Amino acid sequence: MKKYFLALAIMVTATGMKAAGLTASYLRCEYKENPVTDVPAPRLSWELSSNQSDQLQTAYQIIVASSQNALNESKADLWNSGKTASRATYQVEYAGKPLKSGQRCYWKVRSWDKNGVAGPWSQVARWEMGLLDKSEWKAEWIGLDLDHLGKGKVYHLPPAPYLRKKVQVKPAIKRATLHVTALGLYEFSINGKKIGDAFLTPGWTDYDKRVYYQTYDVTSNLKSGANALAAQLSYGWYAGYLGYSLLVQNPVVRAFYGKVPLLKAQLEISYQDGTSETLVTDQSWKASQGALLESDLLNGETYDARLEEKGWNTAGFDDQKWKPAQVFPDKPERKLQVYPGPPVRITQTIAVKTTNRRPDGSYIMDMGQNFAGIVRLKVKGAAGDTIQLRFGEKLHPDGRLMTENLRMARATDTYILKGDPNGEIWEPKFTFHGFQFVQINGLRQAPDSQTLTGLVIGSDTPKVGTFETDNAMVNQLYSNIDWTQRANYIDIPTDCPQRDERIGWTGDAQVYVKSATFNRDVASFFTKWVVDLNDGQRENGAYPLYAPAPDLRKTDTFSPGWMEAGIICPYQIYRAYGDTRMISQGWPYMTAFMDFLEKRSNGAYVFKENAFADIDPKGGFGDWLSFGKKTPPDLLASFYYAYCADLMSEMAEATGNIKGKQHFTATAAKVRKAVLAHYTDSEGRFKCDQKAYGDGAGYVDGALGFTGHTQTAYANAIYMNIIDPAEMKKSGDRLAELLRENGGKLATGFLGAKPLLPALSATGYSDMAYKLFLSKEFPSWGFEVENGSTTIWERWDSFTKEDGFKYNAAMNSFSHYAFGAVCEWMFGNAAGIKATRPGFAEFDIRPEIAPDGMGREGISRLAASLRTMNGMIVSEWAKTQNGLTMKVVVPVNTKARIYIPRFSEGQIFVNSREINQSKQVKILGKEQGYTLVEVGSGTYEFIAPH
Ligand code: RAM
Repeated sequence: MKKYFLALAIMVTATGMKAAGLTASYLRCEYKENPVTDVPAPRLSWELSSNQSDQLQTAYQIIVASSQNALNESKADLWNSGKTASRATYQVEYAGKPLKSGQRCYWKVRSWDKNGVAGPWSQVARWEMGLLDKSEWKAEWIGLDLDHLGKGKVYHLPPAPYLRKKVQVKPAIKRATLHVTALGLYEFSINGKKIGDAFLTPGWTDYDKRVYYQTYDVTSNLKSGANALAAQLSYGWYAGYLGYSLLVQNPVVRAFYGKVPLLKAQLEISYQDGTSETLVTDQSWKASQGALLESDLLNGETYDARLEEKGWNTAGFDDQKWKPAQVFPDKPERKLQVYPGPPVRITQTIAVKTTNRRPDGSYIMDMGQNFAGIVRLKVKGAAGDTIQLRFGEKLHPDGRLMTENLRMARATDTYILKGDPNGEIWEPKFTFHGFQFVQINGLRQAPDSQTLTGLVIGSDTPKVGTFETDNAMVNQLYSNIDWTQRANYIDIPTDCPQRDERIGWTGDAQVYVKSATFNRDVASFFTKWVVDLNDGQRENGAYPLYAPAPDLRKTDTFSPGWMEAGIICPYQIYRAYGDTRMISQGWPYMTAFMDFLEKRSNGAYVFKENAFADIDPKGGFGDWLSFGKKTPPDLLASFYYAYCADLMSEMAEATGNIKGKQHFTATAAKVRKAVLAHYTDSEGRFKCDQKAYGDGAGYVDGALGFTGHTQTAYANAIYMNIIDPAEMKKSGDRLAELLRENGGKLATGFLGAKPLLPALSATGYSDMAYKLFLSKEFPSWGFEVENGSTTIWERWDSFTKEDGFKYNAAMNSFSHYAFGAVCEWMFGNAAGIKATRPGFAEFDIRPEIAPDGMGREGISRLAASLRTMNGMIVSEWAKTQNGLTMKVVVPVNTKARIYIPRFSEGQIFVNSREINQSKQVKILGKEQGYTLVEVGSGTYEFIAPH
């Protein structure tokens, strides 16, 4: 935090010396810096800073040119917005000349402040257009069918195809652009050098509907004369194993979209002399197999270095023995689009912490952190020596690697040495594992610190949040949340990175999405995944259980609590980033879903008991992994119905759709009325008709029985505003009562854990929320930390001292983010950062101060920050001997209401001045023990004495 203030101070002085007014930086297009995009009217954004407080933008001017040279207004041949009166600094659509394929656009921006003073022009940024029309693709799908190979007893793992072509390039290249994609996964190289730094390209989509491609500037990779274009392919999500299909003995267990991985690449070269040419994948390419004998996302890679063909991807290689590549037909309806998300990359390397020798002569190496990724192996040995790497999240008490929870995911990498006397370095290309421990077999000598290096992979979502306190458990918990997010945001939001699952479960995604926005900038990540969700929408209008949505198991259809992701995710992205395009593009899907709900309710606007008895499991997953009597899934489905109608009404308004707003406001009211009529008793307690569920067979944990009077019911009812505002407090009391009756312990599952603390805080039980949050007793977040976890567990009891890993064989991940959704409360309540307008254009800082008297088990100092579309927000509080201090940073162009908790009626100071005397803040009054002030941008330090 200190560092940030320092940086800010330097920035402020630097700009202060240059010019008054607003300085624009961090220019982005479609949420990315200098991207390639195929969005016809890309959205631009910038961040403002100022050396004055209480500043805002009154106008901006954007200029866009086709060439970079000394960009000024006279050269803005694509767009000059002129001085445009507006507060907008993001989601500003390009509105210049229509853009062509391959068009490079250089742009800059300046802003006028509230006094009408123009700031300096920003630095120049750029974006580039991809191929806008599919007909511009001249390249064919090519590959090599090796599907008949690699059939083992359990797994069918054919070798990875290698493709190459020698091409001649004329001298004096001006610019060379490579567009490349695969059905499967690709790694493309030119003259032996990998192009780009992305991993697992081109990502997972419903390949029948669309496939994404990457575009790279490869001007410096080519030379005049002979060049080698080459690619390695793998099976990936397209042709490899997916999810638990093997485990559940689905008729199809792999190759859900196709059997043969395929490459499509197009290299466009323009020369100084004005000529140009296009080189494409076609039947003239050569194909073979090589050292990569097995390559599968879930099962790992096997690489026999003895089979390497030296120089296979360089121009001098003799490929006479290689076969001609096979050309495969395209599906005309399949779209080819620029990858909209943040690339998956190696984001960090991790050194081995400790190494232990096992009785069988193998070694287990502890990376000290559970993460998703791979390891780089460095070995020396004889040709044919075989090194086997196995991955696990935990060790058994006797020191054995725990792999039972991987289920059918083999998660094994094998490297066979070629015997290079100088040693060999290898890392897999097309797989990843979820692990903290690696067991290595087959070494000749004991490993050293260089033998293995952990390579963390994940969608490279910029870090935007920090959260720090003086409580070590809480700090570790926050670290665990962020690590679990990183381990599971890999192209799509997965449930877990280790076992044979790793699919985009919609329930997990919807409960966690808001939390995710506090840690990382996930705007473009969800831009990508919401398309997957829409592509996966079922014929009846329900969003699927997971997206992308191949048929991994016959009975997988949809479930309340999961299917609402199609509404909740776009909504949360809108709230966090002010994105309305996702709403308009998703609108037809979202309304189809709402129609589905209405039809399902048979016009009753409530889902009565057994309303979803036709799906498997009956009623859907409900409050998955909760304890005790079950909250009726139909009651939760009904709550979600009301909640979705609310969100739809707000999203309709955000997009100027008045009719839509009216319609969904009315729907929400009808649902609320029907829900309360059906599911509450005369005193407003939640209830259900137990008998209707019979013995509960077919329902998740149905044998435990059902009741409406649960923590999960009240927590959700409060969170989703199901109850009349006048009754809200009463529901909070009931929730508190239920917790007390349960020995002060939570009993909530996936759907109940997220709203639990926010609901307590909203109804005057902040202290109780803190008690749950700070508890280390089972079941709690702290319990996991106490047990040495470095990520969030799937179950509260994934491990207990009494029962060990009792769920291993079935389902027991140690990297599952759903319960990490407590993050929403950490930022929104403990630090008190709450957006009151989309994009944090206006927000509240309303921290809830941790209860006193807990000593080291409590919190006496908390510091959180969040970089929003508007810039950095900071909220810090610390208990002092004299009372409380608070520090708040409010970005330029935003407004905040700050709630200053008062311990007593002592005088509050802001920036060393009595608050009544300060011109920087406007006192709005008192509210629930807080003094409420309104401020514009700036840094504010408050002292609130006892
Ligand atoms: C588990 C997944 C996921 C959950 C579903 C219902 O197998 O891991 O977390 O959403 O089941």
